[in-house]
Amino acid sequence: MKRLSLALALLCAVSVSAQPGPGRTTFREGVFPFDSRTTLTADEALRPIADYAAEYLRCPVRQDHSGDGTVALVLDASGDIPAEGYRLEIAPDHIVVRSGDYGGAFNGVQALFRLLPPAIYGKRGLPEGTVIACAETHDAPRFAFRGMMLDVARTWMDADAVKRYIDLLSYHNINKLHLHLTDDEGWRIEIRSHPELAEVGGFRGGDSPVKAIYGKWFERYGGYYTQEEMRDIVRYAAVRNIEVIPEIDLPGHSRTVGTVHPEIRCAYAADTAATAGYDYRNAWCVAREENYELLGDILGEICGLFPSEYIHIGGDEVDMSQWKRCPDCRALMARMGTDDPHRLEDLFLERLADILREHGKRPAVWNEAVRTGAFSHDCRVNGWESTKACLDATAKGYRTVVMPGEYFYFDMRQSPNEPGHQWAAIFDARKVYSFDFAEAGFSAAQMRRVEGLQGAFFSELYVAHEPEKPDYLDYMLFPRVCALARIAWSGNDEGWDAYYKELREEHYPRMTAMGIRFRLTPPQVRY
Ligand code: TNX
Repeated sequence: MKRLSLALALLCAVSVSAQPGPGRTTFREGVFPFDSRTTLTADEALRPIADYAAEYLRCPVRQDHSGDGTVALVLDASGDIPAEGYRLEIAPDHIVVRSGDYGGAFNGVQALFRLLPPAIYGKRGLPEGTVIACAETHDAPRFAFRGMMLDVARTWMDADAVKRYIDLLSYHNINKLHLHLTDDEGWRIEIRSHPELAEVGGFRGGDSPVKAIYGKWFERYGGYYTQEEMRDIVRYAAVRNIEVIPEIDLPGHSRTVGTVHPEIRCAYAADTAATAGYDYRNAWCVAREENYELLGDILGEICGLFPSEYIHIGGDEVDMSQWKRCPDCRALMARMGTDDPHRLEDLFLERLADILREHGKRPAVWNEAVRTGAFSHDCRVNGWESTKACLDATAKGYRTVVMPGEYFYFDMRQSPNEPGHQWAAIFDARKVYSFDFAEAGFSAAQMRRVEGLQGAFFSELYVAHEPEKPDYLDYMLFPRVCALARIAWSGNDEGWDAYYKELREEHYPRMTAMGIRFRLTPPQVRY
C-alpha cells in the first residue's frame, strides 16, 4: 500500500508541469504532499482567505504557524512585495504565501490552486497522493484594475448566479465586478425610499408596464436584489478580492424608471411615453428640479450599500432629441448660453457627481460623458465605444478603464454564425489576447492614465431562462475571460501559441472540472 501511494505520489509529481502563474518561478528539489496532516494558518487579517481555501483543500484552519504540512498565509510588512503581488514558496514540509496586502494573499492562493489537480475546484478534497513540486514564485499584476461587467438589467441573474460568476472571475485574479443594475428593460436593486422602482421596474411581461424592447415578452419575467442580498453579494465578493462597482445608468437608458415614474421625462415625452413599440424616449429631463431629489434618494442609498470608492452613473447613448424638443431644457440651454445638448448631459452628470461627492464617493462614467472634456477629472472613464474612444479619454487626461467593444465586449459573436452582436467586431479569445497598448497607439503619458482593462457582457440578446439556452453566458465568457484576465495581469509577451497551449492543457480541464460550458475555441480563427 505504502509503495502504491509512493508510486502515485511520484506519478503526480512528474505530471505536475503547471506554472502557478505567469510570474517568475524557480523549481526546486522535492515535493510537498497534500495529506491528512495538511493544515492552513493565516495572519489575522488574512483569516477569511484561509477559511476560503480550507473549503477547497478540505483541511482544517489552525492558529499556530508551525508544524509540518502547514500552508501559511503571511503578511509581509517590508514593502518589498508590490500591491496584490505575492511570493509563493513551496518546500517539502511547508508552503508559505507571502504578500503585502489581502489581495496578494488571495492571488497567491489562486496560484497554489493552479498547481493542484482541477478536482480542487469541486471542493471535494484532493485525490490521494497529491503532491506538488517545490518551487518559488514571485508575481504581481500589471494593472490595479482587472474588471468584468455583467448586465443583470436586461437579463435577470439571481444572487446565486452572480456569486457563481464571482467565483469564476476570482480564479483568474479579476478584482472588479461592475454590475449594470439598471437599463431600459429593468431595475434590479431595491431602493427603500422608492420601493416601486424595483417592485415594478424589476419585472416585464405579464401585467408589468415595463415592455420588452428586444423581442416580445408575454410572461412575467424578472427579479431584483434586496439590499440585504446585495450586501451579501458585496461581502462574498470582498472575501474573493473583488470589489463590486454598481452602475445606475443615467440620464439615458432609463426607460424603466420613466415607465414607473413618467414625470421624470421631459414633459412632452411623459405624456406620450405609453406608445407601443420601441420607445427611444428614455432620458431624464435635465431641467426638472425634482429629478435631482429623486436621484439624491437613489444615489444616497446606493452609496450606503456599496463600499466602492466609485459609483457608476452611466452617461452612454443618450437620445438628446428629447432635450432639444423640451421647452424647459431649451430654456435651460439658453440660460447656459449654448445650443449644444451635450452641455446638458455635462450639467446633469456633474450634479449627480456632486451628490456622490457629498457621500464621499467619486463618479465613474462611460466615455461619451467626457466627450466635451468639461466633466470633472476626478471621475473614472470606462472607454467602450472603440480603442479610439479610450485614446481620446486618456489624451484628455481622464483616468480610464480600457474596454473597447472590438476586443472586450463578450456579447459579440465569436464567429459569423454564432449568437451575439457584431456591431463592434466578431472575435474569439485569440483577439482578446492580442490587445496591445503600444500597437493601439497609447503614449507613455496616456498609459499613466490607464487604470486597467475590463471585459463586458451586455445581455439584451441573452435569455437565460430559456431552457434550451442555459449555457449561453458561459459560452460567451469563456475562454475570452481567461485571455482578458491574462493580459490584465501580465500582458501577452509569451505569445498566442504558448498561451493557447496553456488554455488547452490547463484552463480547459479546469473549466471542465468547474462545470463551465466554455467555447472550445480553435487555435486559429476559422470562419
Ligand atoms: C452598447 S456599452 C451599450 C449597451 C448595449 C451594448 C451591446 C454601452 C455603454 N452601451 O447598451 O447593450 O452596446 O453590445
